[in-house]
Amino acid sequence: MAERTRIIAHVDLDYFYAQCEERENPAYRDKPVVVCVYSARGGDSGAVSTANYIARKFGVRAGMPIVQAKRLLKGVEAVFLPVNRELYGRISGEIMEILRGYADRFEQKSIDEASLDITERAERDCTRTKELALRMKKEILERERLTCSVGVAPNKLVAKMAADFQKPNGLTVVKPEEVKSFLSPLPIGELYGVGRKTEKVMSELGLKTVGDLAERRVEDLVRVFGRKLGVYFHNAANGIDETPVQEREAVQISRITTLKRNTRDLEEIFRDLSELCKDVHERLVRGNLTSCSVGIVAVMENMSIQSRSRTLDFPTNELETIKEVCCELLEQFLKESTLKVRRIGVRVANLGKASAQKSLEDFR
Ligand code: TTP
Ligand code: CA
Repeated sequence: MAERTRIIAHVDLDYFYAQCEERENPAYRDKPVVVCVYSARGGDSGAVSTANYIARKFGVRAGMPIVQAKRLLKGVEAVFLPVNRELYGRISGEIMEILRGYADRFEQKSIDEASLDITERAERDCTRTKELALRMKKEILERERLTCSVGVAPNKLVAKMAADFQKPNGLTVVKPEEVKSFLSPLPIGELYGVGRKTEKVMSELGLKTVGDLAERRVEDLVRVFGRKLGVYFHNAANGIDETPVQEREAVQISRITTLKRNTRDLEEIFRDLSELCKDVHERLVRGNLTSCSVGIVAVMENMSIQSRSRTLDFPTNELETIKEVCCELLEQFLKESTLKVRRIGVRVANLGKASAQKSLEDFR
């Protein structure tokens, strides 16, 4: 590969919300699983958030009304579940931390997608690249029991499309010299950024595949779509994308749990809170991170949400410090409120890299 060629991996977790539910309840695995956003109107009013691949075989799709999904699955033993964003957020956070460990530069794109610049890790070598991608998939499967689809290519755009190419549990590696032949036969609607409306316009222009689009002169596309989009479509169809993987640190780590019973007992609440502190601490250590802000979140018996936090004088990744601060915040908080606590959570924020920080000892 040429000196300046980049190697980008795009990771997309398969049927994410539904797969999280399967992981929590393995009995769901061989059934259609439909995760729903139920509306406030009650009953089956609302839309499908996502569905596992078994449900998709019956025609169930994201965005579809729940009643329609039920019709498609009539007479089938299917599982309909409400979204549990807290669960998906927690699993996503853990997976993103695993992936971060594989990247020279890491960019989380959404709750279940990330772009990794792995140029150096892969030593600019295609065989090493494939090994690395397989290891990533294996670690996510073994540690988090979830499958994902990975695309590897010389840039973010082609890597994303490569991840979509074989789903679920896929791995598609597109070498620099294969970019054109990979993109050309794809239906135009599969080019990133081409929605239903654009697809229709393109079809009217006689453009059926990405290859058809690649052959059009950029000036012609600018005339139809305007400068910005016209140039984008021209470049994208030709597999050109220079945008770098933009490193963004995790901004916070949080954990929350429901107490066995609603209570105002400091010791009882703190017992659960300590366990959450351990989890958060473990994640800080795994991510080689420190935090400058520790806070607690409480959901009260009337479902109102309260939070308290403290900014620390020194960045920390010590469990005892996190626990101490949480305990003090909780004690103070219980004095200020008269309600019982239903759920309790901990959040650490203002994160930084541990290696770049000095420990408290260095300041003494
Ligand atoms: P996607 O990655 O688009 O879909 P997916 O992970 O469910 O399935 P695939 O195997 O095809 O990648 O979206 C990620 C999550 O975002 C999805 O699990 C649920 C949520 N989501 C919605 O809530 N509504 C939607 O319309 C879509 C598309 C996704
Ligand atoms: Ca996905």
